[in-house]
Amino acid sequence: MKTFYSEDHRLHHANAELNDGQLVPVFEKPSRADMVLARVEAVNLGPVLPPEAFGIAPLKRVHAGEYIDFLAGAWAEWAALGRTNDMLPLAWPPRRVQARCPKDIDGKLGYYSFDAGAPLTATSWQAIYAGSQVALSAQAAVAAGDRAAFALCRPPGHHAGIDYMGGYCYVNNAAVVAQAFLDGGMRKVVVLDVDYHHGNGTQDIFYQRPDVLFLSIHGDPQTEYPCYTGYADERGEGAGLGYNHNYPLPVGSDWSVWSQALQDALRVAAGCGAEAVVVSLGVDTFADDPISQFKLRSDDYLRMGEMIAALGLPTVFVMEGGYAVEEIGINAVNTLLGFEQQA
Ligand code: SP5
Ligand code: ZN
Repeated sequence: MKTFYSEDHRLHHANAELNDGQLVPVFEKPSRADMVLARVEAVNLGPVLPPEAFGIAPLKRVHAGEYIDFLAGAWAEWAALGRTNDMLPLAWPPRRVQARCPKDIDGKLGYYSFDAGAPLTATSWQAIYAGSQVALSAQAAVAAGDRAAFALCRPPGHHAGIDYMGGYCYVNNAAVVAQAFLDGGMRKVVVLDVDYHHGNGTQDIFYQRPDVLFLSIHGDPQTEYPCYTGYADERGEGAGLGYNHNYPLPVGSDWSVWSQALQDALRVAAGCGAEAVVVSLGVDTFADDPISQFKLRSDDYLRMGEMIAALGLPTVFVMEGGYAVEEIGINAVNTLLGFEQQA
């Protein structure tokens, strides 16, 4: 399968994030994408192609326009105050206030985020934008007839909601891809999120809609980030009721437990009449991931890919999390190899 990739991902490299009460070097760093690309090339997965230009309009189909404009212009506002450090929010609207977007950049940062896990640097927007074009290029390849394509996106996207960033995510690449399929004429699309963390942003974007079925397998929010969403009783709302399925699993879950959740998710996917699948491919389910607590081994990703392929649907894989940098390439590409073997 084709891999889409842009060197511009390097333009997003923040300094620090909070971990266990301490500022530490970011886990979501450029070497992650380098390792995945190196593995794609080492196993000859297929051609590696630069993104085509789709512009900003497809992003605004799933995100609030004012939020995308904020991302694009935030650094200029920050720098105008003489600030040079990475941008981080420091205040959020609490419960029971009528949240209005302030003029001040500090207020805007809190207004357009849900945590302090999405720092913006002077050049982050260029990387974020390039990542979205990578995702759209993979979608276009599949819409044009390829059975599958791999969007090697960085930074990741599945925590980004309609109008907020967080959890290393800014633009929800998987949601952009799903929407592009619908705008191209499809009537139903599945987003299957296998990242360790609940895809709260994707859930937010499609929660009231029946045209995108969202399935997410993740660490139980009672103990795991993003802390407040991902419960099994979040089933969708209004016209979207029944089109959101969460599979929270206990800390320590291995392939025997995890694969049963996938089996059920795939059963739901097969029964919904979808015309394409978007996989939010996070490999932070790996046993040695430094911030996550599942127990998948590298070979398990081959089986994961095979099982997804058995759906028999056009598939776009979108890179999400995975922080065991040494193995991220093996694990992500194993999923793609397993898929190709079965497809
Ligand atoms: C895309 C993605 O995978 N985002 C993940 C964001 C996680 N952010 C905070 C996780 C906090 C985990 N704390 C683990 C403590 C380990 N000592
Ligand atoms: Zn994750």
